[in-house]
Amino acid sequence: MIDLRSDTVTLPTEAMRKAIFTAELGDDVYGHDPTVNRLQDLAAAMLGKEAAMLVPSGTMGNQVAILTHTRPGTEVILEADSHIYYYEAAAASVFAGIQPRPLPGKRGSLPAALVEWAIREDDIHLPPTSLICLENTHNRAGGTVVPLEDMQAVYQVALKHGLPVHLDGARIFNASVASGVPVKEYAACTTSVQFCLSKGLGAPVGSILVGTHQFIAEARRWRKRLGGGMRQAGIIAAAGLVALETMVERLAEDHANARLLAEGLAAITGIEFNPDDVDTNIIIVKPTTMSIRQLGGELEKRGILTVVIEPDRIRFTTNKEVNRADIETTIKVVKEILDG
Ligand code: TLP
Repeated sequence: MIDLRSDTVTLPTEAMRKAIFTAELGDDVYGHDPTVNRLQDLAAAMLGKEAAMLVPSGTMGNQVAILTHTRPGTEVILEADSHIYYYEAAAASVFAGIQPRPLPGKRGSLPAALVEWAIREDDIHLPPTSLICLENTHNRAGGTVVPLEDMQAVYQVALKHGLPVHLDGARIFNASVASGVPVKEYAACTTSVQFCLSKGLGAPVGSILVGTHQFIAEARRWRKRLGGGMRQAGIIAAAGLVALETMVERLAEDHANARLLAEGLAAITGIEFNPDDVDTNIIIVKPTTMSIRQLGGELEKRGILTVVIEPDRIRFTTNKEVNRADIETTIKVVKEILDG
């Protein structure tokens, strides 16, 4: 099987498995797991924030951030195709009781002027704006890198209005490797960041939430309320440390494979997409001569897994389980299917 469904399908490396086996452990609900503490310290330092907290998933990291920053009855500005709005089963409405205010982005980037326009006046009819959420790279826009200047512009608006900015940086290391902008610079225009260890970085489980000491102290209470207080979580953190220490630069391989795939697919008639939109490891295409279910089904029959992300769009995500030869095979197979 050539599994291009997601970078979440990546398996832990041998070094991760060894680190898990030998990890020094303690009870993290007491803050006494030395491996978790090492991971959190490293993550905070890498992102240039005061403190960090390990959470089981990216979704929990985002939701804990929203719960910590907001109160019920307030409004959260976010991009209309963002993961928080699209893929988290309305968790922010269910748990935090917020009203989302989805705004259309450009390649996943929210224009600062639009964000400012959407911030609510002080009026009893209106839900007060409590938070702005950004996403980088932007998954549903096609793994696009949101330019640093765009994030800085939104942050200036947020500062002017006294609002926090949360970054869903599930793939912020992909953004950094692709753009050359250090993750710290992206994080500098946010109040909090969530990033995933379990995607392209290859760890089996876990995400990190970073922010100020005070924010993380309150976030720990929310994580506990949600049942995310994990005990000997060093088992997870050990692999996360290997991910942060050794797997970041490798993301460039996924990007190179995605570029190769993009160029190969662009040369096939019956596929609509702009290869210039491919910044990192995600490619979203629209077949024009066949239904999406048909194409996905034909690919699967030939051992290639993809995901349908719209009634008319299919996603290919390169990841460390897929090499250059697999990409060449994928291009050949798509061509065979679409050329009949
Ligand atoms: N994304 C998954 C699916 O949920 C769609 C994927 O296969 O891409 N933020 C972003 C931008 C994400 O892409 C994801 C996962 C998450 C948050 C949530 O992370 P997890 O799966 O750890 O809860």
